[in-house]
Amino acid sequence: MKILACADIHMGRKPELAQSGHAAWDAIIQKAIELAVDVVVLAGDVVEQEKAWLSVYGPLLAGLNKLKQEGIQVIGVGGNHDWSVFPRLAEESDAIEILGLKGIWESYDIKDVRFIGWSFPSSHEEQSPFSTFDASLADDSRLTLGLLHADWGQQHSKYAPIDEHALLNTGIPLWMLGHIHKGGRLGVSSAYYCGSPFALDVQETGAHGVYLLETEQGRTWKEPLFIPLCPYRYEICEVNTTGIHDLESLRRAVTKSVRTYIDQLSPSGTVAVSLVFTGYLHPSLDLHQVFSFEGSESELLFQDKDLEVLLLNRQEDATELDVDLNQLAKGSGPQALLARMLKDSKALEQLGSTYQRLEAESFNTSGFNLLRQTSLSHVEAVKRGKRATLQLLRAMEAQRREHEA
Ligand SMILES: [Mn+2]
Repeated sequence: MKILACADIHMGRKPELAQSGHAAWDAIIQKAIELAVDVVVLAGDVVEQEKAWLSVYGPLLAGLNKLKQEGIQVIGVGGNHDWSVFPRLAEESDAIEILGLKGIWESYDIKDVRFIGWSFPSSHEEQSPFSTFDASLADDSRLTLGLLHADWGQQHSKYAPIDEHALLNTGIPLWMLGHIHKGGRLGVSSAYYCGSPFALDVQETGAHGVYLLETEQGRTWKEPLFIPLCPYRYEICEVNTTGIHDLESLRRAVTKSVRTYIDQLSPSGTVAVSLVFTGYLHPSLDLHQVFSFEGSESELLFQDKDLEVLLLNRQEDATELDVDLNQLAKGSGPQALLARMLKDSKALEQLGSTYQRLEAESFNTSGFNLLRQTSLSHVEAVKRGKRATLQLLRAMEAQRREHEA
């Protein structure tokens, strides 16, 4: 039996570089037919949210019907995003079988394979789904496949925390999971995250796609095979600025670094690159002046026959300052104060805490309380505080040198 496994399509949320909010779903249907699989499994978060239902209903049903016509069966479990949409879909379409509704483990047989799955009963689930696992669902005469949307390796999570031990205890030889958008095998376990079939945003770097599962003489599973599906990919490229003194050289260094990085990937399609600047940055250089995006999100860096490389208007400044902090800290005045702060980990910790507090408070103000609340981790807050201190010191140093010149 051949099965195509996918999860986290988040239909209704249009990835920036995709043609539509259902482009990934369309690509999955096409791939399933092309590979002539018997079954497509969907491990949750197929639909972005309740509100997207109207816009995705048409394409979702059309795809399911197309698979049905081809004799391909579809089995799904609900995730934290589509827990309320999936039961409705199960009622409306006979082209999909949804397992484990209301959070009750359930099995379903297709030929010699038994599918065992559990769906989110609500948008949050702090209990491990394995605490209610029904061992009697296993059938020794059939090969089983587990389907679950869950947060692996977490002790505490609002999204169905599971651990390797409980997973192994089920005795199920292969699990295909949804939730984390980066696909791949989990440790040494027999579980895989499918990953999002199309990268949804710049953070989802690397190749994205689906997995092909195959039974071997009906007794075991072959190793799941990753099948790339996404026509574009996000990458992060490092550019070392040490020894560079003028903007033109810095621009050349960017192009060269990206070329070298792309060459070792040898990809095709579109690659959208964000830059991380590292090394020592000369105080006269302003990273914002390296490329003028003029309000656009990206610009074409270069194009080969079946490859297009875009430079994204997003860059991280992870450079160090090209001055002797120890020397500077001995002096007096604002520069010395900043230098001392940068050398003092306690002061940076405090600055981080202030950042964290201000960010949390900003969500309570009337202008911002409609936004989805994000939480800034302490580590990230300290990093931002240090970055701001460095930038301020750099600006002061540049001014001083200009003055002296
Ligand atoms: Mn999820």
